[in-house]
Amino acid sequence: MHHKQTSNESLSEYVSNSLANGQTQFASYFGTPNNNVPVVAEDKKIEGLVDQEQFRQQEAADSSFGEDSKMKPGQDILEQAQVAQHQDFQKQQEAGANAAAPADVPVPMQPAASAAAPAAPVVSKEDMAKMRKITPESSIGKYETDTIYNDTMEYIKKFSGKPGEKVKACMVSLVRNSEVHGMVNTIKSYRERFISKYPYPWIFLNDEEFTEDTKSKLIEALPGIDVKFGLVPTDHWSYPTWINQDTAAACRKKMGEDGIIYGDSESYRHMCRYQSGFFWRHELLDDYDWYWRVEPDTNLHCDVNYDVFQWMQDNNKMYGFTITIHEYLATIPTLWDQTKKFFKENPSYLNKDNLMKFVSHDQGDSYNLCHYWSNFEIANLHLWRSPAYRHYFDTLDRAGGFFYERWGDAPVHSIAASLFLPKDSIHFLKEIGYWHPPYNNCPIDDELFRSNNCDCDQNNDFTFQDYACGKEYYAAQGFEKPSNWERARS
Ligand SMILES: Nc1nc2c(ncn2[C@@H]2O[C@H](COP(=O)(O)OP(=O)(O)O)[C@@H](O)[C@H]2O)c(=O)[nH]1
Ligand SMILES: [Mg+2]
Repeated sequence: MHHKQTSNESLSEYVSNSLANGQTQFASYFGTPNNNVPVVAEDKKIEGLVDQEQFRQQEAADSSFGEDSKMKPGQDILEQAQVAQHQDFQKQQEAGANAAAPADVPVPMQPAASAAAPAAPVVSKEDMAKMRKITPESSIGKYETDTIYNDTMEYIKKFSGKPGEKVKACMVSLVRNSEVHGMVNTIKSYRERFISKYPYPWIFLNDEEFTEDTKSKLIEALPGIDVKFGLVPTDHWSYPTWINQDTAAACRKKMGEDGIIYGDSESYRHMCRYQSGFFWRHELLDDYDWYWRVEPDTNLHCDVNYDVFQWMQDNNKMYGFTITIHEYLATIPTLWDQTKKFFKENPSYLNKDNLMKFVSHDQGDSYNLCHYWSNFEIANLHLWRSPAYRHYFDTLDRAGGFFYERWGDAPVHSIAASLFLPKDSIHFLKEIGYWHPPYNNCPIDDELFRSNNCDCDQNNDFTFQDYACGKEYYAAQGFEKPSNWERARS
C-alpha cells in the first residue's frame, strides 16, 4: 500500500515511514553508513525504521535545547549568554545610554580607526585549495581539534583586514546566461548608485560556461571595472556520494505536487547548496575579505554615498542585510533539528553574545522562520570560511536536507550568522534602498530618503510588515523601532 504523507509528518519522516511500509524506491534514503565518519544520527535513523515512534522520541529528547531534565551544554551556554545580554542592556539603560538606538547611519569617509594595526595574515593558497575540496569525510572531526577557532569572530579578525586598513572587497553574482538582460539592468542601477563612486571588481559565477555574448554584454555594462568570470567546479554543483538521487527525485516530485515554491526544481537546490557552502570557496574570491551579493532583476533605490565595505570593516560589522522575511516551513522541516543537534555536539561555537532571539522565540527550542533575505548580502567571506561554519555546512550537507527537503541558503546563512557572531556585528543597512521582487527596503526615515535620493514608495517598505522580521530583529537587538515604524504596516 502506498503510504500517504500526513499533515504533521516531516518529509524525511514521510520517506522513512514509506520505507517501513515497503516502498522500496526509498530503500537507501539513509545512505550507506560510512564507518570512518561520524554521520549525524545515522544509526538512530536506521533504528527508527524498526521503531519509528521510539526514534522520534529519542530524536526530540536528544536535540532539544529547551527540555529541563537533560544535560544540554548548548542550553547552558545560551542561558548564560542571555543573562549577560540582559545585564548589559540593563547596565546601559541605568547609565542613561541610549541602548535602544542602533548604530547610526554611516557618514561618508570615516577616519581610519587604527592606521597602526598589523596586517592580517592572508589565508595561504594551500589552505584555500584545501578548503575548496569538499570532503566532509575528512573535514568532520578535524574541526573538533580546531579549538582556537571556536570563536568565529576571532577567526574572522585573524584572517580579515583590520579596521583602518584598505578593504579587499568584490561584488559577486551567480547568474545564468539566460539572465543576462536582468543582470545588465541590475548593473545599471548599481553603477548609478554605488559602483561609479566605488569601483570594486565584479565577479560573475555560473555552473555553465558563460557565452561570449553574455561576457561581452556584462563587460560592456561595467566600463572601467575589473570584471571576472568564473565557472563553478562540478563537485560544487552536483550530488555528494551519500545522497540517494532516486529519493531526492521522489522528494522533489512530492514537494512539487504539494505546491511548494521551487519544490520540484533540481537546479534551485544545487543553487541553494552552492550559495550556502561554496561560492566563498571559489578561486576568484580568494583575494577578498568582503563580498556584496547581487542578483539579476534587483536594484538599488537610493544612492549609496559611502564605501559600505570600508565602513563595515572599520566598524567590525560582519554581516549586513536589507530585508528580513519568514521562511516557508515546508522547505525546511528538519533544518532546526539538525541545527540543535549540531550545537548540542559543538556548544563552543555558539557565540555568547549571539542573536538567538532573532531566530527563535523560545530560547532555541524552535525556529521562528526569521531570516535575512540572502539575495542581498554584504558580508565577510571569512565568516563562511570559518571552521564553525564549514563544520555546520558539512553537517547539514550530510543530513541531506538540501536535496531531500529544499533548504535555502537564506535560513542557513541567517541561523549561522545569528548564532556564531556577536549580535553587534550583524547590521541592518537601513539606508540602502533595495528591491528584489516582490519586496523592498525603502528608508522610512524622511531625511535618509531625501538625502540619498531614493526613488521608492516608503509606504511599501517591507521592514515592519507582518511577513517580514523587522520587529523580531529590532527586539532581538534591543533596539527601539523608529517612531514611524507603522507607516508601512501591512
Ligand atoms: N548559474 C546559475 N545561477 C542560478 C541558477 N539558479 C539560480 N541562479 C542564480 O541564483 C540566484 C538566486 O536565484 P533566483 O532564481 O533569483 O531565486 P529566488 O531569488 O529565490 O527566486 C540568482 O542570482 C540566479 O541568477 C542556476 O541554475 N545556474
Ligand atoms: Mg532572486
